[in-house]
Amino acid sequence: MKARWIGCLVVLSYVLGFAAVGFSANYKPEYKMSIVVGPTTSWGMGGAKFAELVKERTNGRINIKVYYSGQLYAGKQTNEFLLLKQGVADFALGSTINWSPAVRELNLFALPFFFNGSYKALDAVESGDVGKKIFKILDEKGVVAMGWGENGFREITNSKRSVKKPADLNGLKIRVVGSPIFIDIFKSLGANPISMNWGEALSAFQAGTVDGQENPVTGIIIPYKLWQVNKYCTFWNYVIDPLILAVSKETWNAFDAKNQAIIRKAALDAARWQKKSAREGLEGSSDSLNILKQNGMDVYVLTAEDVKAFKDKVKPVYDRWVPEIGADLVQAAEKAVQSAERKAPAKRLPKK
Ligand code: X2X
Repeated sequence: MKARWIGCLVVLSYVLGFAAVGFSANYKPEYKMSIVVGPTTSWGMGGAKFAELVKERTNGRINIKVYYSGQLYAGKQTNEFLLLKQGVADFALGSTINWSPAVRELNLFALPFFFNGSYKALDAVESGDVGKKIFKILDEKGVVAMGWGENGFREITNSKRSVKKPADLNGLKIRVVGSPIFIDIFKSLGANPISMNWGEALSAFQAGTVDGQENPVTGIIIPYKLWQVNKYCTFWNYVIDPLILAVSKETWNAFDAKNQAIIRKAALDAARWQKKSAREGLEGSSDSLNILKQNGMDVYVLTAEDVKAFKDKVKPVYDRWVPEIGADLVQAAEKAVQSAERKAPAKRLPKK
């Protein structure tokens, strides 16, 4: 009896051992994850968190290396989605702005003043039918989206003057991401938009070849210490920059169901953690406005009336981009925004 048991165990361990070897042989030694910014941002830390959770929960079987500051792409940051689609990057925590030239529906988040600076409205859109539809569109393009992170509402900085009304932007050279809707927005406001990668933008600010830029305060302006190059900051919450944690379909399909479940859960946990830290601020303080002031910045917060003047000016952007994004999708998002705002009036721009 005992001998039979031992025999069974020997056979079983042989089979399991063989299976394990066959199994592990399917893993790549390293999975690549693309991130456009550096490791000190909450965006970068979100990528590290995801890699860490996956490693821990698969006992080191799935090893994801995060490539920061756009190391995986030679060329434009707006090509990141293609990297993912082609499997050059296995994973990415990517900005909807960078992916929008490849997925036109993602321009929804760049419609100026659409979300009114309201996290509630944004969350309603992301977690509702519109968010699901967007994930489905990505899936059809060969990318499996797993969770929503966040870079943040984008504010504008420059080295020349305080921006309080559209005319203050006249002729200012503003660096923007190479995504066409941003060119349209800044042209409609009378500025001179210049598109370039984030990596190149930093040296352009130092050289003074551009006057300003727009990015989230906690997400980018503070970690990159932009007060060193731009004295003026205007809080206008004009667009939101959600991040999406996603995996190339090719990579995804090579994992078995058990690993897929682990990866999906890790993505949700990491994305939730990253979004929370982006909203709270990395210093453990939500008072990003004071951090800018303490570092010598002149900060102006638009009033509701100021916002109206900017909103009127960008009307042509809606005329051109709503059909491009899809009128139905924009309308569905509008409904979600309105209903979220009825339930909980938006926490507006911070007080001066
Ligand atoms: O390039 C930018 O401005 C950045 C870092 O915010 C994005 O990648 C969208």
